Amino acid sequence: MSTNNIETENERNEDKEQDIVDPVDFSIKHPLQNKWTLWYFENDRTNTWEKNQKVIASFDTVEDFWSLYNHIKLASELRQGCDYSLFKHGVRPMWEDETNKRGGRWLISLDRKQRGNDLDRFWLDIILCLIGEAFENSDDVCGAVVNIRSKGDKIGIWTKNATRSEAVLEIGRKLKERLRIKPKDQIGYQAHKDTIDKASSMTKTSYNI
Ligand code: MGP
Repeated sequence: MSTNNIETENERNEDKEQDIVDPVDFSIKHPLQNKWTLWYFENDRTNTWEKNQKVIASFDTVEDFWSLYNHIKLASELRQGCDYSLFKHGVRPMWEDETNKRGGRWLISLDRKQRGNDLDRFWLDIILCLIGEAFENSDDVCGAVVNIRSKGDKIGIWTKNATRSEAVLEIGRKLKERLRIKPKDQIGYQAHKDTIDKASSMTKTSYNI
């Protein structure tokens, strides 16, 4: 075989390799900045409140989030008294957790007719804000909770520290904008300690926007 022939053979092999290597590798998933855990609460009176919080699954890629979301019931399909909570991995969806205990929540209270229109859209938009790190102060965000209740559903966005007013307000403003809540419809922020201590059915709000 002449040297020329060897070169041609090498060139052919190189061409074949280029054909085989696909520039887009579909097995690579798109990582999220944080790992998140979805929790489910069902009010079983034979158990404590804490024990009724059950982990559904954790995910840290876009693809794993959508396969989980597409697999579970919409919030509007849950029974009365149930919750979904989505928290950063390692943070339990409760006031007592070290990351939550100095914090509070932006509370969005929905009236009954909003279960049909706004509830699922709000909850999905909030999840996408969380996992997409939509806030300038995303580090202050711990998670979010949706409560399905006969008296009116609620969504809370939990932040780390109720005294960090700039971060709390930025998160609240972005939330209102992303959910397209009308400027005249106020939402309030409650420190968890005030929710725990509430003397009447009304909890004091630390900020309103
Ligand atoms: P809820 O589920 O947040 O709201 O709290 P709901 O059902 O609308 O009731 P309301 O009180 O806001 O009108 C219901 C109850 O669950 C609370 O009173 C507590 O007993 C318990 N609970 C709720 N959370 C968020 C916690 C928590 O973080 N820790 C503990 N230990 N109990 C909680």
